[in-house]
Amino acid sequence: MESVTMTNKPVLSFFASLPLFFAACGQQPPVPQAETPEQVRIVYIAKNVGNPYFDSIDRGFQKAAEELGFEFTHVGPPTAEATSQLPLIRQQIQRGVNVIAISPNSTDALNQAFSRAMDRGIIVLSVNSDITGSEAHRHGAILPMDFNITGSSQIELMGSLIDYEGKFAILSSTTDAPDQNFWIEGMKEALNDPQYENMELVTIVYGNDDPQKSLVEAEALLTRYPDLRGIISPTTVGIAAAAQAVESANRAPQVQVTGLGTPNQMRRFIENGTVEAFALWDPSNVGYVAGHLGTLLALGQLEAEAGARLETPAFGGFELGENAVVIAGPPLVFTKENINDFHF
Ligand code: RAM
Repeated sequence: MESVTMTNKPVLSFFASLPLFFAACGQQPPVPQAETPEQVRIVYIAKNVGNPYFDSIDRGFQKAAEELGFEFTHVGPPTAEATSQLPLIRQQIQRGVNVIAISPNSTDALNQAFSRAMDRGIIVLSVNSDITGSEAHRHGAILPMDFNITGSSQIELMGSLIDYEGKFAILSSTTDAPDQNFWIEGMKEALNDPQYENMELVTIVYGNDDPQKSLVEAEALLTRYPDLRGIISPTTVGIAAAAQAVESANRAPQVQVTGLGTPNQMRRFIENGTVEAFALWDPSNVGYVAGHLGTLLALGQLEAEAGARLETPAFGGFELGENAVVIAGPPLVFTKENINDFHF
């Protein structure tokens, strides 16, 4: 008995002293590995608060949480500016969550914080966009569609609305937004195709995913370019603001607004004819797949690598592609004919 007590004591005190050891090194101890789905704690950090798009993503996480039993919380910074999520990432590392799922506001400004989380054993997932060029700083990414065709399909949609002829502008979110910037690159590339030679991209402006600033930027475009034929806004905040500006200025159908929007925010403009067609996907799919993937990774039941497969009750199987990227669903185009089939 005596010897057991003797041998246990140093072992126990070694573990008990670990936090002190890590604190002395300026580090935090690793997050203990979750053994059951109920022990998994997932946080989702949105780009910013007050954007209904991210509420839809939340709903997807919640659905996955109901199926699997993980604990889900969500937070977001007041603005979508490049470093606004840094304090939130630090807080969540401190909390010792198992998974940080984040829609990043920069492709590189968060790298150090992500690496710190990964060093603590936290799974880091980029949700709804990737951090292209910084993939080593996250375990995987969950995208709503194949981003390689998002930009070109936006150009095709605008072309079809203006008979492939005339000036158009892009109203984006922030200058650092990883998803919007990736798509804008795709749009520029697509414009090299001879079928778009009579379409001219006159400018790119930024509304910062702030409804008021987006509206001001859209109004300025209408004033600055009296012969403008279109505005592509690849952000749900921007497209709603552009539609509002065009509606107030009575510039439809001469100015065609398209881009990526939620059916709920765009319904009015489709029904009153201000907007003819726009695209998106169901954002809740992204949260749902991220919830499932995050849980499996946190439990150590899946490796974040190309070829790994996960099964979900709602949508069946998904395979991780190159760079551990999962594509959650197909894109959708909304018009007067189908918009009332969608409620998000
Ligand atoms: C906005 C956000 C989001 C983007 C959608 C299309 O709500 O910027 O990241 O994917 O638009």
